[in-house]
Amino acid sequence: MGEAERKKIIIDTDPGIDDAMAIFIALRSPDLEVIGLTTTHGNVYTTLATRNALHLLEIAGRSDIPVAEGSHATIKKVTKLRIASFVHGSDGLGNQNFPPPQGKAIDQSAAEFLVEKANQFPGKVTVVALGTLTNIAMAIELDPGYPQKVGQIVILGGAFSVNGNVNPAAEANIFGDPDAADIVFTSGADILTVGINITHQVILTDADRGKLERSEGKFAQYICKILEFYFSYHRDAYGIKGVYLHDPTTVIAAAYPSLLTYTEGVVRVQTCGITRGLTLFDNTKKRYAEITEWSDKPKVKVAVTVDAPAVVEIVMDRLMNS
Ligand SMILES: [Ca+2]
Repeated sequence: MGEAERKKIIIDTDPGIDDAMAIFIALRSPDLEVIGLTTTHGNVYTTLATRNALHLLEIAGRSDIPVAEGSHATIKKVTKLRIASFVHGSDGLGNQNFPPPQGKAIDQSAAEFLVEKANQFPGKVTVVALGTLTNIAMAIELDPGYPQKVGQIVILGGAFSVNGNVNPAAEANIFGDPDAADIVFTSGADILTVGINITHQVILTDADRGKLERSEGKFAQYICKILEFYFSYHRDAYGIKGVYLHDPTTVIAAAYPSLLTYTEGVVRVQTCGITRGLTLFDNTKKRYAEITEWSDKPKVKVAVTVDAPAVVEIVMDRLMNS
């Protein structure tokens, strides 16, 4: 695929061990051109997400890629955030305490950067959203025409017909800012969402980790340094000897959509109560007689199956051949 045909992507991210993998995979994917990173809260606070995003680009030798810092609060300005340091380490990268990056974020906010790039390349920018959806909702508030100007938004988020991973109702990225998620899902943008019903099928095993350790790939070597914390969390929380590849699967869904199958319908997000963060999908099988909160809302694509071995193979290839 020629330079002109590469898919331009912006990764909205909260690095994050699996975010680090996803960023490296995107940088090594010949079909993708990463035109920027924007940072959000989730695995870590936004300030640390920015620091880690800059650090990861320096590791990759890609400090030419701009990083725009995102919101420090939810769309409703709530500053008491849900931070998953027990999954990724208090530094977000497996408690390795890497030295601070040399570079700095650009002056624009994440929302401003998202809007600017959508205007610069109308219909051509794919946003891969790997954290809470605050920045994307802010971009929509900043420019109501944003949903029509962005190309596609590929989201890691939601739990469709399965339990959540924060509690039985909610998946982490949606739970971190359900109001923002509901704005994004009902915005009319071309949205593909990859929920944990998909990503829990895509597992990097202990054997895969061994292969990464034996590989001389730069990214494989780096990822092995930060993986132990993530493996240990999965052993304790799920009783598995492996890790779920949430963020890598989502970036691969953006690059190679044919590795997944999808269904279409309206998704709404519960924003309060014990099911706060629940994603509820209307499979459009019934024509409801009454007007409901789902009526006349735009449809989104929800992933329903994934070719997990093919995704893991791409993950391994990109990390080892680096
Ligand atoms: Ca993430």
